[in-house]
Amino acid sequence: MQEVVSTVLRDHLKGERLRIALEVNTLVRRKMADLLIEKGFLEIPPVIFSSVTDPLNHPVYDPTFEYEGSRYSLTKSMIFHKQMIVQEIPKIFTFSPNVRLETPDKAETGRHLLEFTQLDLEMLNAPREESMKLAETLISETIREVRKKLPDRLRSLHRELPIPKTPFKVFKFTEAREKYGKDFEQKLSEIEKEPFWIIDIPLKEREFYDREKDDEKGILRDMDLIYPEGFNEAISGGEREFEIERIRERILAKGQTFEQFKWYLDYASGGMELSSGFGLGIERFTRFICGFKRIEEVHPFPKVPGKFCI
Ligand code: ASN
Repeated sequence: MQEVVSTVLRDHLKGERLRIALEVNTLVRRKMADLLIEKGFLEIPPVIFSSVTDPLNHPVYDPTFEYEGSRYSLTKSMIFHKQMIVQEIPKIFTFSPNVRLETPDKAETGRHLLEFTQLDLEMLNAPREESMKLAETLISETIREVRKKLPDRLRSLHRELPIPKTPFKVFKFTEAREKYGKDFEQKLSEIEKEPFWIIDIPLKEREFYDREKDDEKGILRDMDLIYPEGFNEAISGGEREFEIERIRERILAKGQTFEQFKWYLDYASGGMELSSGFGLGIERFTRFICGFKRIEEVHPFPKVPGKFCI
């Protein structure tokens, strides 16, 4: 068994496909950071563990540990840290390693890793539309850069990669679900030829922190970006709740406790302003650019749900 694992690993690490994926990964991170710095963003260091992390809206195992009498979780996303620091530094980004111990039913999606990196960013006083415009620029300009700098690599992967035209198409969550059924994201992802947005996601489908519309109860000012060709989710983000009373209400509506978010709530009580932002999965972007069926092909040491990992 041990021998089989190490042979498979050796072949994977030696492989041409991994090498190309890592070249793409390097270029993607550099290009997106350059674009953001040009636009006045500051990079902040990642938070690896914290006493407060993203509760997420789907079940995952929670890796926690105790240190000197306090309980900590590994970061599932830096959402709360982003929202707090952006109050002082109005445009921030980070390459954030996240650990999400997904349930084994996610093993075959080809796009879930237990450990991954997201480009996580936030802007103060920016409506959702500003975040969407920024995301479109990041995606299309990064693809342009890969085509320019690594054309022979794309050719050897037989990957046609058109530069997506902006602005991207927009679908409303509820309308898309009515038309295409429960699995609408995957269906639309297979139908569409370019990345597209799903906006106005209902409260039940998302965490408490995305802002509810004032003129449409139960619907959020948030968005997901979906890749075409069946590659599915690229980005998730939105405008945030920033008023303490609304935050408290939303936590209770989810059946969560104030205790769980204590120092975030303490901070929010001191006053916050509106912000918006999003997270873009780096491995998923690399996979899309390379056109790989499975995400583990882009990572030297992939951790796949339900499987043993090194
Ligand atoms: N990074 C995402 C956001 O900014 C949150 C997440 O990863 N769940 O909305």
